[in-house]
Amino acid sequence: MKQILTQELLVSLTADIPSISPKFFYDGVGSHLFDVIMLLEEYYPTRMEKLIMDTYQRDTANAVAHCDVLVDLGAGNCIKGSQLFNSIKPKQYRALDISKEYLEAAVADLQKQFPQIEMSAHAVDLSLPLAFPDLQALRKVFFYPGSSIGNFDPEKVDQFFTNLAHECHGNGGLLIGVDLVKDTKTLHLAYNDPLGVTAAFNLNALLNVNRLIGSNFQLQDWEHYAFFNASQSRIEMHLRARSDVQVILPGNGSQDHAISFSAGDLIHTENSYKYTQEQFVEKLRLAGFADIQCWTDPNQYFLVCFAKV
Ligand code: AVJ
Repeated sequence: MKQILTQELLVSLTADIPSISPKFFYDGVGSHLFDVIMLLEEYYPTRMEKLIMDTYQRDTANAVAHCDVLVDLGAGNCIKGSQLFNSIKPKQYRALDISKEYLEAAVADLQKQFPQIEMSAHAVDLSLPLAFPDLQALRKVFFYPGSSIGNFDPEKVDQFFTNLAHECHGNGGLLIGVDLVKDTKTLHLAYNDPLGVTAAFNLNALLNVNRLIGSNFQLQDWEHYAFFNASQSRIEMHLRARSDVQVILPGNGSQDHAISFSAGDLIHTENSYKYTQEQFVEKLRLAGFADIQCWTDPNQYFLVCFAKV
């Protein structure tokens, strides 16, 4: 595993646009930092999504109708998924996330609170194709909240939606939350909170990479840099070199790899695409979802959709 990750990071860090995948944000510390981000005044997506889900709880439950299996994509601490249990009453809860230990602890905790629901935790990388052959005959509701879909490049969104529409096998749907494009000031602040939690979340990826592959990134050499790229309609997160830096990636028995960065060089860590309602609904429709219902907050900051095949 270490060799595979080292190779993956060697390729991404030496590419024309050096990068570290956002999946490296979510170790134990990173998952907890994200839980704090969701509490921040500046980070409105979580609050707006909850407002919509609470306001339209009956409508979303009616739209979903009955649910055999709730498949929670990127479940994290499973709190958002569990808030659906009383309204859509799933018989099974299948939680998927990249952060294995964190997810397993959350599901074990939840199982005690809801013994009547059969639960399972699955460590998966959502950027890879998904298949649920054992759930084929059941009515599945895929749940993908929090605008995590924003991490996917638009063409990858099309593949992801087509994959999920197919996995619905004519019996089920996708309940999804997405952040809508808005004024740059509000977007910028949501990813540059004055308390510095987002900066810590971003920098923590370097510590996670050091732990996973034995590299020697020094936090003091890097700073958080996030901005809204209006032409691409996305927030871009980067780590910027404060000075000329050399990073060593161990060769695991073969020669070590030294990567040099000059002061001001960037390592890209995340895109968070922002959509209009029209753009997003069109993507769902083109992927095979025929019946799409949408709900938004009074400021139209965030959008929740239930898309059925
Ligand atoms: C979990 C991907 C939805 O992009 O808004 C929060 C992650 N990054 N602050 C987002 C994140 C910086 C978040 N998602």
